[in-house]
This record gives sequence, C-alpha cells and structure tokens, in this order.
Amino acid sequence: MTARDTLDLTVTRTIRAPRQKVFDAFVKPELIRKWFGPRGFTVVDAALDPRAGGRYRLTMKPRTGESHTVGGEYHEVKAPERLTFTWKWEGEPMGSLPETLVTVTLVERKGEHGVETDLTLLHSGFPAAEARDAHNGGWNSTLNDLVDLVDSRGSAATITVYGDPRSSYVRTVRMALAEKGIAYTHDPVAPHTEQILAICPFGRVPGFRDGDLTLYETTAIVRYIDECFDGPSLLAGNARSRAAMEQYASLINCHGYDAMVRRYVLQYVFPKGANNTPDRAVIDVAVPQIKSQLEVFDRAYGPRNLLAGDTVTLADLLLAPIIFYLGMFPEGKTLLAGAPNVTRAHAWMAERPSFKSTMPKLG
Ligand SMILES: N[C@@H](CCC(=O)N[C@@H](CS)C(=O)NCC(=O)O)C(=O)O
Repeated sequence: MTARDTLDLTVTRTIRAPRQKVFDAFVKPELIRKWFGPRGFTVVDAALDPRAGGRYRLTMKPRTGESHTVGGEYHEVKAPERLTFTWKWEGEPMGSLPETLVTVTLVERKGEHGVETDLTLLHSGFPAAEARDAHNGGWNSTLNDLVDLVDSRGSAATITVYGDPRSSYVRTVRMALAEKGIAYTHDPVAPHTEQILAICPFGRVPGFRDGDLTLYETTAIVRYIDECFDGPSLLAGNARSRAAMEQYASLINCHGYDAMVRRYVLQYVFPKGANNTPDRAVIDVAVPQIKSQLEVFDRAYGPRNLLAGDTVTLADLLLAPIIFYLGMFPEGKTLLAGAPNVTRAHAWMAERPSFKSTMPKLG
C-alpha cells in the first residue's frame, strides 16, 4: 500500500498554556499518565524514551473492560515544537491495523487571554475510513483530558453546559458536575435558541459539550460525567440500589417532571388561563397525581435522606430541583407538608454545596 492509498486524520486544539507545558505532557511519564487515553480511561503503564529512535509503550484501561496497549518509535523529538512517533496497537482487534504515524505540531502565540498553543495532531497511514474515524473520536476525547491538565481553565475549557439556570434539568446537570468537583463553563441560553437546536433537535435544555462531543437528555449527560471523571460515583453501587435509583429516575423523567413542573409549577410561572391566571383545570388534574408521586417518594426515603443506596445519586439530583419549585406554590406547599420525609430529605439536599452553588436567580 502506498502513502497515497492511505487516509489521514487531523485534530486541532487551542490550549491556554505555553507550548513547553503541552510538549512536556507528551514526553514526561509522570505527566502522560495523568491524561493519555479517552475520557474514562486510566494509564496503568507508561514507558517513554523520548529521543529519535527511542521507543514508547502505553497501556490504558477503561472503567470496565480490557486494557489497550499502544507503542512505537519516536522519529522526531524537537522540543517544544514537534513530536513524531509511529503508532501500533497490540492485541486484538486493533492489533490487526498496520503501523501508522503521529505528528504533533505545537505553535505558540499571544492570544486574547495570554499565551496560547495551537496543537495540530496529524495521524496518517490509516488503511480505511472506519479505522480513521474510530481514532478521530479517541483523539478528541484524549485531547479533552490533555486540556483539563494543562489549560489554565482546566476542564472548563472543554466542558460547557448550555441552558437557563432556572431549568430544573439544567440544575441537575450542574449539581452533578459540582458533586464530582468538575470545572465547567455555563452558557445560560434559553430553550429553542440556535445554540440549543445545534445540540438538541427538540430545542430542550440542557445541552452539553465536551470538546467535539455534544449531548442532550439529562440522564445521558449525568451518566457520561460520572463515567469520565473521578470523584464520588453518582450511580448507586449494587444491583438492588442501582435498580431503585433507575426506578425513581425513570419515575421523575416519565411522570414527576410532567406533573410537578410542566402541569403545575409552570402554570403559575407562565399562566395560560383566562386573564393571565393559572389554568385551574390543568392544576386540578395535576395535584392528585403529584400527591400520589410524593407518597411514593416519601415511602422511598423513609427515615433516610437518599432515594437509593448510601450516596447522592442521579435520582436525588433529578428530584431536588423539582421539589425546590413545588414548595413555592400553594398546593405544592400543602402537599409537601403531608410528605415529611420528602421535606426533610429536601432540606438535607438543600444544604449541599452543589445545591447552593446552582441556586437560580428568580424574577
Ligand atoms: N428529557 C429532557 C427534558 C428536558 C426539558 O424538558 N427541559 C425543559 C426545561 S427544564 C425545556 O427545555 N423546556 C422547553 C420545551 O420543552 O420546549 C432531559 O432529560 O434533559
């Protein structure tokens, strides 16, 4: 196969860091251990001999599943501007791919916010589009981890949450990030704006971005956050508690939000009845449904402050921003007075820094 028969992949990033710092992250074992591999992977072995003719070998492991090892030979090590090395996977199925070549070029410039480095990664020699595209996802995810490590903004340089902070679902995602201690950028855009429609075809918030990856649907976003980052797990740990968490998360997503927020709270916030008053007929149907949902949650909590397991989970993060609103309106107040465990558990959640730091400004 000649060079012209093969395919190339180019990935670029602008990183707020001097290029020496970026270069060091590629060639120092103690640094490459901290970032190499896609989101959710950990480097378990790193051997680097960064000089022309020297070799490297990196083994990375996902949270669950087999580890992957890649290695090769350095062709050019020109600090701090260029690094070229061959790339060969070991083991199946990737080991069947031919050796390819990676060239990393770093150009430093004075940016709006200080020194910035333009990173260009050229990965050449792929035999087919499928292999090239798989590496595109892998490199983009891997470079997110590099940016987290060296960019002055940390993970706020790659992660953005889009959505009005008053949205309960936006708050759930922001609370999840806060619980894990992950830095992010918040773009408080309204539903159905151009930015949201570019991420979510239905125009709903939140939207989420991590480098080139975009996501919508709160549960998918929280699960991604949980899997990609260290920090406390937001998913209950054993089969029983995990199933309970899923049950309550599903109850909230399929019925709870609809009755408590859409057909109750929002009737007061954006009244659509006669003379701009809340639509009584809609509220009167919602209230008994909310009552039976609160009874379920009250039993689920019992004397505890968590819906499932021994730690804060997705289910708690979905419910807390909803209960916050429910207690602001007359029928909601009365219903919560009849659900003492929900009230107590919510008061406990409301004391958490993740809840306080995501408090929306209400008009
Ligand atoms: N299933 C979605 C629901 C998101 C959602 O309904 N968001 C509300 C704000 S809390 C929204 O965007 N509403 C505008 C609309 O539905 O048009 C998720 O889990 O993220």
